[in-house]
Amino acid sequence: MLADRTECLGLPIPYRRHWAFFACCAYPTSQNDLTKNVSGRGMNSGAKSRTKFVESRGAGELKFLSAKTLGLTKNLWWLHLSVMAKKSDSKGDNIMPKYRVLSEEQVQSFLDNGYLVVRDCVDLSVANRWIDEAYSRLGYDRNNPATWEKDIVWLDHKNFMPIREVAPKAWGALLDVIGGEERLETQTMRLRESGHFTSINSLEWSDCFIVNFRRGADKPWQPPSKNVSGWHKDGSYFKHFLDSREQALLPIVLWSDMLHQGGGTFICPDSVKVVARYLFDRPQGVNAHDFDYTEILSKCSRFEEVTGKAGDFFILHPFTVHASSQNVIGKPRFMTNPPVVLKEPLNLNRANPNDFSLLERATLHYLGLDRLDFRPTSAREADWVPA
Ligand SMILES: O=C(O)CCC(=O)C(=O)O
Ligand SMILES: [Fe+2]
Repeated sequence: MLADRTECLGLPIPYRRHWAFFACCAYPTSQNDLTKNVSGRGMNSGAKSRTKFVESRGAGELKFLSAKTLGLTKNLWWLHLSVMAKKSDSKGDNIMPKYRVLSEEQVQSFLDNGYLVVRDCVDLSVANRWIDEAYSRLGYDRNNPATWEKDIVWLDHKNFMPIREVAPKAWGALLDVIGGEERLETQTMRLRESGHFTSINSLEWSDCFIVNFRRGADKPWQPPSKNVSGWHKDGSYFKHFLDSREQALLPIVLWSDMLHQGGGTFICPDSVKVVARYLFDRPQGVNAHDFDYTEILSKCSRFEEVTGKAGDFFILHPFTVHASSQNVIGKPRFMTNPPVVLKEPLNLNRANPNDFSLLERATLHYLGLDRLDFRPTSAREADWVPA
């Protein structure tokens, strides 16, 4: 339990052990106090002013100010923590960046599989309102499949809401993956060409649904495999580099249930490694339509069907190769895949490894590297303009 709580701080292992020890002493009865103090931002004052600490970024920066209840002088603790910080730094291991909402399992899943899941995090009253409106935008009667003219449709957006409001838990998870709100692009970008959404605002979600009504329902359902058609990587509007910012995540938002054989997006989790290497080998960049998916998939062996309930949210590494699937169950599926744009390209060579976002850390992990001074050898290109 304590280990979970202290995880909120994302302290290096030696810190975590000592902090847990300290927490036990200072808060023998109140887990809640501990949670409040440990997970808060910046300067926190403990209940009844028993303790004070300042939390700041990076290993060795936890500054203990007083610990009267422990009967230890602040100097002693300060010295002790400084020594631990030096030990940790000099070994260069035990690096654990700070995640505010992601659990250890979610972080591990992103590293191992290229994706993580945040369950039950979208406001379903908004989802249902937008779905109702989508039927009328399309001129389809939701109760009469005969009116569903197309098997699958890509809608542009009509309604928008800040992610922070429509899915607060998802917002926190997204920020954890990219390394904080300050790294997120705030400028809305308008795409010059699109068969789907016409603009991108990374702070908002919208009803630019991909509705799989009954794609391929006239044939027996095929499980995910490299033989299925339509595998691709998102981001048709820019030249792709290892560190591209234009589509830094592949989010999959479930506005309706995504049931087995009901149009769940097919994904290839081990493609993240293969695509990372593919882009590493091509510092000149790859135009969106020039990816050789036959070559990429020939090196992959994991193929999965994404399933979940309305309100679930999947965060996938942008290198994940994926595809639409057949929907043979007669229930339309509504999802969106809103790109996340960063202000700057990924920095895979940060001076302090604690400053790597999970996304950067994962990208390096797929390449088997601790850091990389990546430099594109041709100009970046994106077919968009500020809105
Ligand atoms: O329909 C799906 O499940 C995936 C659609 C997709 O990948 C896309 O439109 O880029
Ligand atoms: Fe896609």
